[in-house]
Amino acid sequence: MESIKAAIFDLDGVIVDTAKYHYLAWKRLADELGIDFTLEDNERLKGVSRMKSLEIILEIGKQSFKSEDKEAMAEKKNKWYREYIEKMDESELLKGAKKFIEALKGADTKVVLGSASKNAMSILNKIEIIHYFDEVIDGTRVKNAKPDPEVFLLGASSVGVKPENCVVFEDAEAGIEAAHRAGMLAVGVGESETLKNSDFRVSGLDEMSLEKFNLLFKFKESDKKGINIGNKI
Ligand code: B16
Ligand code: MG
Repeated sequence: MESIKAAIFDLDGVIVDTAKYHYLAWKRLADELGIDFTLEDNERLKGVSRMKSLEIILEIGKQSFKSEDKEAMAEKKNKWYREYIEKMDESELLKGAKKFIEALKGADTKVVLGSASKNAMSILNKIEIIHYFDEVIDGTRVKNAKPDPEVFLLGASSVGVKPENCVVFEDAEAGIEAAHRAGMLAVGVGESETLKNSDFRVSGLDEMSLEKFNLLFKFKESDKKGINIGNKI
């Protein structure tokens, strides 16, 4: 029987809700450009890299710029975003995240971060959970964004665990696909319809426990397909 040796967590949408700060900063840029950028549009940016996010916004506004200009815009957005996250603290941890991560550490499971964000280190520091992580793989360490599996494969190898012994917790479709392409089990976190490709689903980490975590490899292939394990096991 396989056993789970590492848990790999996405950051935004799983441990903390930074999407609201990304939205405020992108909205400020969109307003400057005269682009109508809504909260609904913001859903499309979840889990997506900074430059790709900008390209989606420009596509919404039917605008195009040369790459130096886009670099400057992304830089400007990031400056505003960093001003917003500057004020973050422990109270912004999503419900159940710290408790579950603590339980995994107590059980000797490797805990790894696998995020697209280049600001992941500062956020983990601000919310005071950095010390639980054996490895942090963020946007500064990978070349290929999710759905490419690079971030998760690097996460597994950096703690010396085989992909088949890892479980990924993700809130975005691209992240679920990246986990599967890495050969890992994927637990979708959130209510979103886009999580239907995950092997299991919970609405938040408050629905996870060490007991449930250890049961994940015991499910038959046919029993998975995005089942909600929040109240099932
Ligand atoms: P940054 P995740 C992602 O974080 C966010 O979901 C996404 O909206 C953002 O564009 C991306 O990080 C890059 O963030 O601008 O801070 O480098 O979900 O992969 O933890
Ligand atoms: Mg995410």
